[in-house]
Amino acid sequence: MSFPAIPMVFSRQHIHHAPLVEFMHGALLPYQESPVRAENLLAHLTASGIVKAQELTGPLVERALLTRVHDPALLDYLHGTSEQTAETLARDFASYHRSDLAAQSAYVYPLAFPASAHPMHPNWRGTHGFYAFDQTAPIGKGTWAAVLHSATIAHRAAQQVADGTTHYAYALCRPPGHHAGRDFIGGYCYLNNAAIAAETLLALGRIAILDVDYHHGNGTQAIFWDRADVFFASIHADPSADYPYYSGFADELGGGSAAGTTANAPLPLAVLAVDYFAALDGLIAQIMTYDPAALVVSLGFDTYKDDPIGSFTLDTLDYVAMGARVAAMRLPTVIIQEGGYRADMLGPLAEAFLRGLQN
Ligand code: OKP
Ligand code: ZN
Repeated sequence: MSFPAIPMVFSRQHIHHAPLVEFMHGALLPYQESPVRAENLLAHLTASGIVKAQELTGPLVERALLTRVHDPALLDYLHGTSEQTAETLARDFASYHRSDLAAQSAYVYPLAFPASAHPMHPNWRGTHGFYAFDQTAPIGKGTWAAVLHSATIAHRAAQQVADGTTHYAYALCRPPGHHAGRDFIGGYCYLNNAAIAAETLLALGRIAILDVDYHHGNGTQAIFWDRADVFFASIHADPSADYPYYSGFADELGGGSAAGTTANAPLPLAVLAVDYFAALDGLIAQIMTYDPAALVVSLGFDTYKDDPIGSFTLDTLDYVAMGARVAAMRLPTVIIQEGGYRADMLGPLAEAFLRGLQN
């Protein structure tokens, strides 16, 4: 039996966002969320024949849609900081009397975070630490264009599912988005691509998001926390043991009239595949009870056994099984690329998932 190729929306604009380093406990490490990730996915999936590649053309996602997901002040901060990168670096290195270093970086990182109990100085609204919850979402001059293209990829993939052109669409987003909230960035994420896809799909009825990235999708959860029209389900490493640490616990269920429309399945770092799939089946059953009109999958491959920052042990065939479970939900589905840092394996892992989807 043969299936129609799955539309894959992609762009090359992501290459203009390429931070070199991230910081951990005083050490500088190579920035894991690198352009080669998307390049490998594009090359492998195109060659596999399983997708129909669609390079992004035409208008970028409208601000009116972005502001359904994000605070306008965050959008302005990202855009403005991207444009002011050189000036900001010059000013901040000068404040250390180290203007000589300004040429060593092309990315602005947060310099101070507001302590929660501290009275807010109005100036903080203009600083990186006001919007960022960690140091892994630096902003360079190509960042705004890259994140706008990534969000547009998600929107365009969702539009094709919403208008019935296709049952499945794959959005090759980079940077990823699931750690970005209404007014915060972090974890390599700036704009929440999955949330933008969900907003686009709402024309069909209520929507479910299934987040299978290794890390809890704290941004997506926060965006839809008190909204009953979007169900958010996430399976991830136990936040008491791994990033993002402050959310993703099993007792987080949604707020107010949306209580019961968030579901979290935190798993031990050494989880066995059988237990992983039992937990995934539990989330899928909850989504089916919610009875959504369409599905968004936040797909991360950092659950892979050789991922450099994840600790799960899933193997290639497990992604076939994962795709098959999504297919069995029989829902129009948009797949949003999130994390996965074993760059040379991303293509084969994505192919495995998409083959499972078509089984
Ligand atoms: C993004 B996604 C401290 C560790 C920070 C950031 C991981 C972001 C993962 N320097 N690690 O969910 O794949
Ligand atoms: Zn992740």
